Amino acid sequence: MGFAIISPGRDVTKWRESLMRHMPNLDIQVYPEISAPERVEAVLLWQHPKGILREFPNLKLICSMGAGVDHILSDKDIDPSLPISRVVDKGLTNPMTNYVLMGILAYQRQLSRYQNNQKTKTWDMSNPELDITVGVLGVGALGGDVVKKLQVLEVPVLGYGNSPKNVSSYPYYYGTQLQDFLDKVNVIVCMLPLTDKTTGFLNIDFFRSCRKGTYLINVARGSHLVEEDLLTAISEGCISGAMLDVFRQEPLPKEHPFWETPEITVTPHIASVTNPDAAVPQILENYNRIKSNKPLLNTIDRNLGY
Ligand code: OXD
Repeated sequence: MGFAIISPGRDVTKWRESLMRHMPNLDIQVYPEISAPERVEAVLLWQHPKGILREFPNLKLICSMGAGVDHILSDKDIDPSLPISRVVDKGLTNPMTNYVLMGILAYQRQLSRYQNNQKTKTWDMSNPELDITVGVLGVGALGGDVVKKLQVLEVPVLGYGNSPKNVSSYPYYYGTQLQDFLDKVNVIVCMLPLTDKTTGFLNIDFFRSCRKGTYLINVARGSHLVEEDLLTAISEGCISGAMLDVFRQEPLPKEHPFWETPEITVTPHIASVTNPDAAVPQILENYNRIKSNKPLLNTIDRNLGY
């Protein structure tokens, strides 16, 4: 009995090798070569074909290859009693935080302005720093780390989430307090989980509620953003610019206007990429725990969607 790795179109060699290194006798089948579905007790998924999990009569555990689980929950055919785990790991959190810090600091210190000035050999020492207060949307494992590290840098930071949270180390807002939160920040970092509630959260009403000239960083999911609304918001001046790592369609199509919008920085979903060697120990730990009926690590709440 063992694992199936299902991630169509991606090279999963490193995942397979890492699983084998950590548990040499593990039975691993890699999609689409799954000849013995009855031997599959756990699946490791990224963008699996919807409905495929019904083919595994002995399935006991579903693992995401990354931090997000929206790609799993969008499959409405999954048995609701099966536990779903995601990767929570420093190897995923640190690069994500560093990417966000890079975006915030490049904006605050106006890196693109100096890059443009260099092209025209312009020496302009005026206003070298912008006054910023950062608002992090979604302060779970990843967003919480961004807040913590911004505090070390003494950058003012606030958090916003779906539900009340007992936090005293930074101002936290939730639910209907969104406008209060938006009134206080001028850099917004989207780190929300993608759920029915958060799809399209970054839309024109949201942008028009922001302080004029707010800067946006989205490292969560492309579907949080109504892409054409961002272009409208930039042309209206409510948003001054954005750094985007995720898009509704990936790879971002060549004809997409974001490529040519000077206020937008595009990166190709690289803010944080799971390192199989870092993630596999917690995945196998859960596999062992399932067998011995112990509580699992890093599982999600199906009702909340994260
Ligand atoms: C993830 C991702 O969810 O890479 O880990 O987007």
